[in-house]
Amino acid sequence: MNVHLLVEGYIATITISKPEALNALNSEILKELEDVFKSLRENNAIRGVLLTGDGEKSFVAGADIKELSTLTPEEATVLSAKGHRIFHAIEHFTKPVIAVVNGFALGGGCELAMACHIRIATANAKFGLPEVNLGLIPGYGGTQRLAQLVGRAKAFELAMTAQMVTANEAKELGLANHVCESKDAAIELATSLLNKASEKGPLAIEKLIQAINAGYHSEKYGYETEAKLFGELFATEDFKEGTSAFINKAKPNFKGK
Ligand code: CO8
Repeated sequence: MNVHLLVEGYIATITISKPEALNALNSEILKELEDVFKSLRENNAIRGVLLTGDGEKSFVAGADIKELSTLTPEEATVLSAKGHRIFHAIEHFTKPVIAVVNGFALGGGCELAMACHIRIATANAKFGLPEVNLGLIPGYGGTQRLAQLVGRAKAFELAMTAQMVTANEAKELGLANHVCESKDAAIELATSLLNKASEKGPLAIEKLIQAINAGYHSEKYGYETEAKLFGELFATEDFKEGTSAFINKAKPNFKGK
């Protein structure tokens, strides 16, 4: 198991733990994440969820590139669409979900954090969508949610250049709600926000989440497009070049083929 659940009072803490790969998401971890959120959904004893990564260095450093490098275009489209369903369930969860972003939140990790209702970053957090470094595009909703959070122009800039932003920059951009000096402080702040919300009417909180999300339904087409284009890139030489360069710790030489 790489996804751990701890329940204290009304708050459930979910920790993704695969430190040797900076908590990168493989399909097994994705499934565990799906299962744990499902198990909490109808649990009335839980009124808030805190999601974080194990350790200090990384929230989640993306999808598992080693696993990605083995996928066919069809498998990649299916995995992307599966991620969309799971992240959609987090975004539309019945209780508040806060990501404590401790270190790297890259690619699928940034996309996971963006699917949460609130993001609290530690001072060492780094956010980014570096998929173009691999000859890819984001495939877990990043093309849609980054633009929603920071605006289209900044989303183009960050995703085109694969530039990482610091915690303070993420806060300025509206990507992080707060920045805390340490992970403990971030957890404390997240817990206090979740405790405040847990004192409100649970049905009102559930409807509030639905209502705020309702304004963002129009881009369903965007997610379908993202999954389709993400999969198409798996048939390119650039994708093979980008992923094998990462695995071999080399610089990719893209040819546009
Ligand atoms: N996948 C697999 N392994 C990873 C990943 C990853 N995303 N990130 C880090 N690791 C591994 C490294 O390979 C390394 O393993 P090893 O010790 O066996 O060589 C270990 O974690 C530690 O990493 P580094 O030595 O690289 O640590 P550094 O501190 O030097 O660098 C970085 C940290 C900058 C975070 C660097 O590891 C990095 O650039 N990682 C990749 C980040 C990235 O590109 N993320 C995006 C991935 S693509 C993606 O997320 C697509 C999402 C959509 C998927 C849709 C469904 C298919």
